[in-house]
Amino acid sequence: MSDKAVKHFIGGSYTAGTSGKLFQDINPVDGSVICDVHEGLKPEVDAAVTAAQQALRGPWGKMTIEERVAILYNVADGINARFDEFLEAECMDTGKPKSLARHIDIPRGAANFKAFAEVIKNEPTEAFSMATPDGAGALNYALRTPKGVIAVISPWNLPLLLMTWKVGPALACGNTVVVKPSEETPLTTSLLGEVMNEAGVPAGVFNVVNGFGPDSAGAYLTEHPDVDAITFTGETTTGTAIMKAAAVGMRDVSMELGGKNPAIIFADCDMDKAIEGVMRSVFANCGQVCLGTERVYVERPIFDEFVARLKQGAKGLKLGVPNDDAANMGPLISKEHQGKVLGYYALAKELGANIITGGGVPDMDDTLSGGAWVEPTIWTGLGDDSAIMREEIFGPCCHISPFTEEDEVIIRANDTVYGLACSIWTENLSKAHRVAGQIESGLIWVNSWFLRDLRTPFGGSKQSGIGREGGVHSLEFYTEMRNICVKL
Ligand code: NAD
Ligand code: 6OD
Repeated sequence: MSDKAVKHFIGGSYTAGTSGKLFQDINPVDGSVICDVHEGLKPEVDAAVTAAQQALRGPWGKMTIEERVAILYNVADGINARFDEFLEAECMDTGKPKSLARHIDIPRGAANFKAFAEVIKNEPTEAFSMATPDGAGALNYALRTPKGVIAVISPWNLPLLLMTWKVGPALACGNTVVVKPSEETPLTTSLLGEVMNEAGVPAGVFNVVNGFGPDSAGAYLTEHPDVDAITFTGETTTGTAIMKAAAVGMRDVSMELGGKNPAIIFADCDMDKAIEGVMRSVFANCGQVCLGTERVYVERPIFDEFVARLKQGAKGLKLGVPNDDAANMGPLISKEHQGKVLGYYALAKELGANIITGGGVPDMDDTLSGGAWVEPTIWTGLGDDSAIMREEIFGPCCHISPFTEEDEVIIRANDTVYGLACSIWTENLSKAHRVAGQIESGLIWVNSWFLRDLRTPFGGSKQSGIGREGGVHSLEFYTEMRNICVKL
């Protein structure tokens, strides 16, 4: 068994565990093996949950909010102090351009600890005085208490950002966590263990078990009876399986799931801004952003111009390796995901879509032939009922359809089982507010996309999720209120 294999992080120490099983972490740029990873099974999950329970009863559970906040600031500073290591690890695992991760993934990894430290520090509590029959009165006040051991199950598309988006508030609220990162991207979560120790986070507060979902660490963790709540980001089908596991023992869940997000482009938009925004929302992170746009609706008078300009933008994208600062896009996460996305590319062709650009595998340097590369792709001509318009593809592609009426486009944008995000592009503020209020999504951007303030509610409608996180909404999930009534 290789000593260099990524280990679990349990009770403040790295451990190989006892499963004796390893899996490979693959670089999506060229298919090479980055390293082996120890797979955790039931014994590793049991050990991590026990460590998390003990830490709750230990110093972490006894700390004041101010002490916890100071430690979370250390964690944020620790990520920033090792910024380049995180950047290197994240880009190796995902293949994404360093220019992207340098501005989004790693800074947000640090910000997630600072932001929720601030939220918990400033959160008021409620108190009510009441009359009692004897005229003495009573005082009620509410205490916000940690939920306990939180299971954090995270995906591969923004590994550090999305994992810390859960771990930050969970720890700020005084919980302890067991994280199961995606099997595709274990590196930055593993590195965070070192930062936690350096920051003074007590052993057992932050635990990591690596592995897969079914019959592996993910399923064992979500089924564990001593896990008090589960927070999950990933596919809707996986979320369904996790909710079933959570039903046993009546554990609370927070679900951030898939999307099939529309962008609505009105003829009175600022075309330059709309093109720039839709380019990002379709192609950033190689289209692997849950909030990304896959359905674009453009008002008829500007349809041809918009299609031509988006095509020009897509053709101008440079695909390249993480170190290539001129690259706009890396590969998809894996050969398996490449197969799925190329399956949709083939289906679009079969269904008779007009392929405006892309639709295949790009010509890359021979050294990258084992990578998961796909072309940025734009289609037109399909009906709203086609699978291309209904199913989440999670690749660098979109379909553009024309529309005529405002009411019509609202109905069409909402005609999906998902409801995560939408962007609306118009210079008419009244129209923007009117349309935004009728879109069945958790997040609606006007003349922007992925503009984030961590105090705002984040989450999806319909099959895109359950619950909201962000700001005080995270406190709602990661704490439980207790009311204390004192007779005066
Ligand atoms: P996924 O559902 O395949 O996997 C997510 C995590 O769940 C991984 O760690 C995986 O190992 C684990 N898992 C799988 N089966 C499990 C099981 N039965 N029990 C416990 N854990 C299990 O998702 P992915 O492919 O990693 O990520 C892409 C998906 O995530 C897309 O659908 C995307 O839209 C969604 N996503 C949503 C948001 C959001 O905020 N709504 C954010 C990012 C990604
Ligand atoms: O910005 C965030 O907090 C967040 N949860 C983003 C999710 C992106 C999905 O891929």
